[in-house]
This record gives sequence, structure tokens and C-alpha cells, in this order.
Amino acid sequence: MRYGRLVLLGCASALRAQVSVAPHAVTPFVVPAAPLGRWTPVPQLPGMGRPVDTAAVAARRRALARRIAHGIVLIPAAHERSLERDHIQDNDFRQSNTFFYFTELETKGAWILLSVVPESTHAILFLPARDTAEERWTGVELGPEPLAARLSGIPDVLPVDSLAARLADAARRVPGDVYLPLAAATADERRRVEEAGRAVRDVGPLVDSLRLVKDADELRRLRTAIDITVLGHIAAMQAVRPGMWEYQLEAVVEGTFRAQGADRVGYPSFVGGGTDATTLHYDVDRRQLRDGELVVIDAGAEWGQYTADVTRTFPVSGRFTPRQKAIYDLVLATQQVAFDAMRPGARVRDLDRLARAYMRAHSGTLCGAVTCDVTMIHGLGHWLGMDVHDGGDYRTPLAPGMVLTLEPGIYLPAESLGVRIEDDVLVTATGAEWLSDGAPRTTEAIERLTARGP
Ligand SMILES: [Mn+2]
Repeated sequence: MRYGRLVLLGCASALRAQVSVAPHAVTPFVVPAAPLGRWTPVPQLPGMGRPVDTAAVAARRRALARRIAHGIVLIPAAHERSLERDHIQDNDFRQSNTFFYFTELETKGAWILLSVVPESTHAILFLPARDTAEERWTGVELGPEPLAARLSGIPDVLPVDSLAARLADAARRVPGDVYLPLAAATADERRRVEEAGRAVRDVGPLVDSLRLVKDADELRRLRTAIDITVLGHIAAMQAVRPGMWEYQLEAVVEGTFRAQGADRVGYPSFVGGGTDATTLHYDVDRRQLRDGELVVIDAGAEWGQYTADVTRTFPVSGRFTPRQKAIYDLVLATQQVAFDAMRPGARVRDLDRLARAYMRAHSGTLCGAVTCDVTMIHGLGHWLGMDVHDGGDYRTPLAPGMVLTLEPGIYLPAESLGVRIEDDVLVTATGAEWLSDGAPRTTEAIERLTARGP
């Protein structure tokens, strides 16, 4: 991958000063001149958001309407959180996935109302009135004005205080139930809908099933998140040294994500060496990495509301021992077997069964008294999208446009040895495409990055 590089000289000299104290502990931080996640902000959108793909979101609303045939759908945006009360560590706003899916707007406290009758859907976007005093503190917001109609592609934009009247009006005219994302709905939001006097149903499972197949705009976002993530893993392989702390390696990964334009991490980064590598969701990342250990990094960048989920395992010293390589190669071959079986119509359950059977058949004495598949106490993979474990029924046959992870692993706590390899894979018309294989996966390719001379 080719991209412009620019080393911050001030930082580099500061790092040289540290190197005399702790050789190999820190690598110079590189700031890319052209981050993979670069985009042109729309200054009028909250947080200077990305432009809305108005055609894509309209198509998603139509797809939902076709599933419902007739009824009313009401979806609230996320609310601002309180730094003091909610003890949040990040103060950036993250939109509700469902609201984002149908609008791509990062506006707080908004609603979208869809009135669905066969062959037609009417959408109204409700936005809070702008508060210029508040905007001095938290930045520009999108208000109920013609600009919002233009940027969102939704012609009807109204102030949020007209929602109750419009909902009552829709309830009079449109037959069918009222759909709301119940998992995300607060009591207040649910009460407002129930005031319309109609049966309330959860729109969540319907939206999950739509979100399973990614459209072109979603795939662009996912690919960007994944490409950024790949660079983070490569940077970690280049930086690893015996004596580093896990959090230092985490800093390399997450620093690269952010420097490449990631919005945030998709989930807490897992950096675990030795025994920690056998703890499946280890994310405290506090221990010192020792010579001879393998380190597992499970980390994914989020970009444009979509997240990657990639895991790599590599030797702290730079080279795999023969034993580590044997374990690693079995995990890698297992992943390949699952990938090769991917095609439209296949099911995740079948891939999982196939992968375990392969691992069992090829374990030999590698995992001692048991076959290695017994140590893989998690599933082979999961749907990926706006959530790292995206919603959706795992009985659904694979179809082109679906994205899932393949992440076999072998974990031997008694030996302080864990290996997991996780890639993000797109189902295509004829099979599947690796999305994250820019991050080296074979022991040879990994050692080209980790092993620094004889
Ligand atoms: Mn995963």
C-alpha cells in the first residue's frame, strides 16, 4: 500500500531521548499526509458530517416499506449523553444505527416518520429547533429549515415539537401497526408512540434483516474502516519488541487508526501476549510482553458508522518457534477451509461445523490429550457492519453483499499460548472476497514485518 509519509520531527527527537532509556520500547509515530479515511466535511451538518448518500438512504427506506406493506414507522435519533452523569470516556456523539441507516444524519434528538401504504412511502424528518447559544458550546446543528431537506434528500422537514400532531394524523390515515426500534426506545419515546392508540411492534428484526445485505455505500464505508484497520495491524507488527507493554502496542494500533482518519475504535482493542492471549475478551492490555510469547491483537477501526473486526497473532521476538508455527498453521488452514466453502446459499452454521471438523481431523497430538477444536470455545464468526456483532438471523443463507468474520482460534492456557486469526469477508455471487487480507496472515509474511535482521 502506497501513501505519503511525514514524520513529526519534534516527536521523533523526543522519542530518541526516550530510546536511550528504553531501547526498542517506542517507535516513531508516523502521520500520513493522505489518510485512507479522508473525506470532505459538510460544514452545515452537526460535527461537520459526511455528505448523505440520499439515493442510498431513500432506497433503504423503500426496502423497509416493502417489508411492511402498510403501517407507520417511527425512528428516533440518539440523544446527547452527559459527560458527568453517564461516565462516558468519549465525548463524541454516535448516532443510533437504525436512524443512521435510514438517514445517514448525525443529528441529535431527531425522528423520522415513515407512513407506508402499498406502492408509496411518505417520509417526514423531525429536527429540534436550533439553539444558537447552545451551538457556541457544542457546534452547529441541523435545524428544521430548507437546508436540511436538501442535505438529507427528505423533502418534508418539520420541527420536532410537531411530531405528536403528525403521528396522530398519520394514525388516522394509515392502516396497520406502528413500528419502533424497541430495543433502543426509551420509555418516553415508547409512550409518545402509544399515545397514537395503535399496536406497537419492534422494527428491529426487520431492520436487522435488511442490514444483512450491504449496499454499495455501506461497502465503501466498510472497506475504508477495514483498510485503515489493516494499517494499524501492520504498524503493530513493525513496532513489537520484547519488553513493550501491551498498552504501548495498543497505542500503535489505535494511533494509526486515528491518524488514518478513523472516527473511533469499533470495540475495545484487545492486545494480549502469552496467557492474556488465551482470555477471549482481554482488553485491559496492561502486561509487559516477553520474549518468546505470541501476542494476539483483536482491534478494528470505525469509519463512517461502520466497523472492521480483525485479529492477528504474531511473535513478540519476531520469529515463530516451530511449535507456535504448527499451531498457527492449523488455525490458518481452518480459516481457509471455511472461506473456500463460502458461497450464496451456504449457512454460517455449516461453515462453523466444517471448520471444526477440519481442525479436529488435523489436530494430531498438537493440543495434547484433546483435539484442538475443543479449545475453540467461541463461534467461527459473526455478521459485521455498523455493530461489530451486527444483528441478523444466523440461519439466513449467505447472499451476495453479506459481510461476516471468520475467526478460528486455538487456546492453550496451560502453555500460555493462544492463536486467533480473524478476517472480514464479503459474500460474492460466486464465493467470497477477503476484505482484510492486506494485513499479513501467513507466518512468512508476518515475519517479514516482525523479524528485524538476524
Ligand atoms: Mn470478531
